[in-house]
Amino acid sequence: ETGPTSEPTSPLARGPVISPPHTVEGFVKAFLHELNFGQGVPLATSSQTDQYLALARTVRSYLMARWLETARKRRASQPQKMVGYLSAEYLLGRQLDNALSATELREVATDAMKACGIDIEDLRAQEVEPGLGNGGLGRLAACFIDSLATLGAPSIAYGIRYEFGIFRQTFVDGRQVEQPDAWLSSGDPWGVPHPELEVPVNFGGHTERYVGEDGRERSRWVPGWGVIGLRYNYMVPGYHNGVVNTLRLWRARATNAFDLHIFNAGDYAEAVRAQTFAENISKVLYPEDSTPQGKELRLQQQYFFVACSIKDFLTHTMPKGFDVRELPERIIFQLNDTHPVIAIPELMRILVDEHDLEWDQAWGITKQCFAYTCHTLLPEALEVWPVSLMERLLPRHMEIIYRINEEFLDDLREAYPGDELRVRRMSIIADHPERSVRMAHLATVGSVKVNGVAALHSQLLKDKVLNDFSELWPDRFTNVTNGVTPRRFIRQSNPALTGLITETIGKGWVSDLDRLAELQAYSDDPEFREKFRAVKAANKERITDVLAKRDGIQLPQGHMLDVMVKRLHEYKRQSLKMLHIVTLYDRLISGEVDPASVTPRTVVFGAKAAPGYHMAKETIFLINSIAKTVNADPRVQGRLFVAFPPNYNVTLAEKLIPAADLSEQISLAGKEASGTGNMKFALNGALTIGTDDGANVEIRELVGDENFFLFGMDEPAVAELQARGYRPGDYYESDANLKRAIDLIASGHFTDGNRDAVSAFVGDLLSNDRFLALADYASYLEAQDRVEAAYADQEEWSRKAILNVARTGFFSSDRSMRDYIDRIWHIKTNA
Ligand code: OAK
Repeated sequence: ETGPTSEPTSPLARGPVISPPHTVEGFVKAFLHELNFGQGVPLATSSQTDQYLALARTVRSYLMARWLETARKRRASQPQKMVGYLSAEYLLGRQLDNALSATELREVATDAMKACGIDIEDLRAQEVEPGLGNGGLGRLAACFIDSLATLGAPSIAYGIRYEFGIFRQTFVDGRQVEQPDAWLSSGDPWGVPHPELEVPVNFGGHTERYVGEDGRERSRWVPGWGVIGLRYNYMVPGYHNGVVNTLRLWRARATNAFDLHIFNAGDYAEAVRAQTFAENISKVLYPEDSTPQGKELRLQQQYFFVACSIKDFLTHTMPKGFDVRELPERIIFQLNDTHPVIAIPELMRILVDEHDLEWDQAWGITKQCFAYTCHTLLPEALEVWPVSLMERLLPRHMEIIYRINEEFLDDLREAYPGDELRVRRMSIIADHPERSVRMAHLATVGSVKVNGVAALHSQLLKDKVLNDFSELWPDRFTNVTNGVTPRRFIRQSNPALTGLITETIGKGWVSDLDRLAELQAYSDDPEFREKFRAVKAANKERITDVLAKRDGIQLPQGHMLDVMVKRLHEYKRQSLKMLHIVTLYDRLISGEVDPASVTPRTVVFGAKAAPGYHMAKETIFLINSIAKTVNADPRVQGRLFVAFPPNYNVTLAEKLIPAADLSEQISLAGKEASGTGNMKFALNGALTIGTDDGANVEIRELVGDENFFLFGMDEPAVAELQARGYRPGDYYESDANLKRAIDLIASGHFTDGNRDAVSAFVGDLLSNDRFLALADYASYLEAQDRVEAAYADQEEWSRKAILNVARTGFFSSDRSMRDYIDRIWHIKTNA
């Protein structure tokens, strides 16, 4: 960094950075400045887009002052170990509200807008959320960076600035149709671009052997092509602590040299094609969730952002001329699943090829600089890359991976003489069905710690998925249970509950969520219960308005709100929920029950399916078909309603979750690594109906058995049934309720008599049912009947709901981050 070339004489230029004042007048001034001189429009003729952009820029300037101050303090306290969070996804949600509340500017901004004749609510609605993630993994990263800022942890988060985020989902005749998410189309007021700081990233080519000056034989990468990484900073404000951290996202651009070369050859069209080719790298988020997409472009994305990030850290965050041998004292990179794992051979390449370190010394350093979080238990979700592709795209990295593997296998053969089977199982290179690199193995070999994301998940990682590794290195494995940020998912999304909590236990709980325990005493207080129910009722009114406006859906009133929102995946078992709805419907229309005696229930789904995931898309079609039929059938007499608003995203989650009575967490035991929606619902006073899976286990332990509706097989029972041989047809034949539900679907009742439209779905359920929905159906039905009985007693239900809030403070992502800090990263926090 350079400063002014001579000593400034103006006192203004010498002092610290000055934030615009925290007053209505100061805010108005800053806002009009942005509007007039940023947008270039007068207030009188400004559009809502102009006003939103100016407002966002204004808030950003307040953040920027703190960001600069945070950076200044960090520089002053160097050297200090930092964490570098590497993630291909950040599902951020809208920024405006979060920034206003973190900086305590909400009232000032509201009044300032009013003073300009503007309703801030109208501007809030203008913001398109940055959907730079798919689901749980990406949203977790967003919660974690919020907590790191709130804890004042020295950290920087790195990722990709996708031009198109997660697709916008629409339904056409009940089927999912994907639309591009052009989130940047009306500007990016939160991003701070630095196009002048170019980071070159190479690909392709070949490697050469040569003898170095020291007489040692070495390898050199002669790349075939390259792109430029452009830096965009996004500010991550801590809550009420003045800290603002950095989220640094990379955008790909073609190199000038590349263009020029082709230009000189006279082919303009070809030059533009090269441009497009390079820019494709950061063009679009892969819409896959828990299933890897083995596409070349995706590997390019992974290496692109990792190479930019490591280079950036070494050249910009570290002081000039620092000794790379000190790296383990200065940085720990957290690998958010395997997407950034190519960072391990990349750091080796930098240390060996660019800093001339001996292999052993470089490996000793590299191993200490990474920690790996695994987010799945599905074997098919473990990422592998064909060796042929890796050799073509990253030949030097492939060489390095081979050597890491060779030495690793040598150690294994020494540790387990004669156990060649085990050696093959553990190898970083798989031979079948195609020679490929197992990224989870590379991550485990190259990391100080490997963690799962909930207690059960971490146990299953040790016992099953990475069992050989945990036998070899038991101390390397640990658990950090996930968490969610209470700033966004209570304080911002549920102002009514926030008000009630604060009036009851005082301030402070928003950044010290264990304090929610103080609410326990009120679970028996009739007056508090009454207020608690009023909060729920108000939130139901709010979601009713939102869905009416957003989607034209008219929610019936006075219903129990039963919500299942998450990515659509067979293991999550939206199909089981569907069978339950069909059974409820069947009971109503068959006259089996008196509709007047049934608790009225509205089921809300939200789910995107990966565009190439056929069965998931069929499930969406069926849910929509069932919703249409049920909602139109007068025999239901207003006792059952099914809503499936399209395009479930963070913005909708913030309105929907606070209104829910019942949280559906019904994955097959042993398949959902953690879940984080489950935590958000409990913290907002919904009761969970759930299996013994992921973080449900810990939620139930904390809230108490009597305040959680458990059903279904546990993981050992699942394993046992699968070992015996699972036959879904047996359940169909022997359970009359189940048979009726499936028959009703198969008859075409929900698809205008069209049986073909449902035959694939029904066929799979009866002959395959990979995630054992039929085996858990009876237990699920019985648990749902318990739910209905419990809901009938509103006083008791309120008590349970209050206890859910009071006992789940553990699930703050602040606690998760403290766990990582204390047990994995060993860094110091400043706040
Ligand atoms: C996405 C891509 C590859 C592997 C895993 C994922 C993923 O989103 N996993 C999810 O991570 C969440 C955060 O840890 C967990 O809560 C979910 O259970 C898990 O499915």
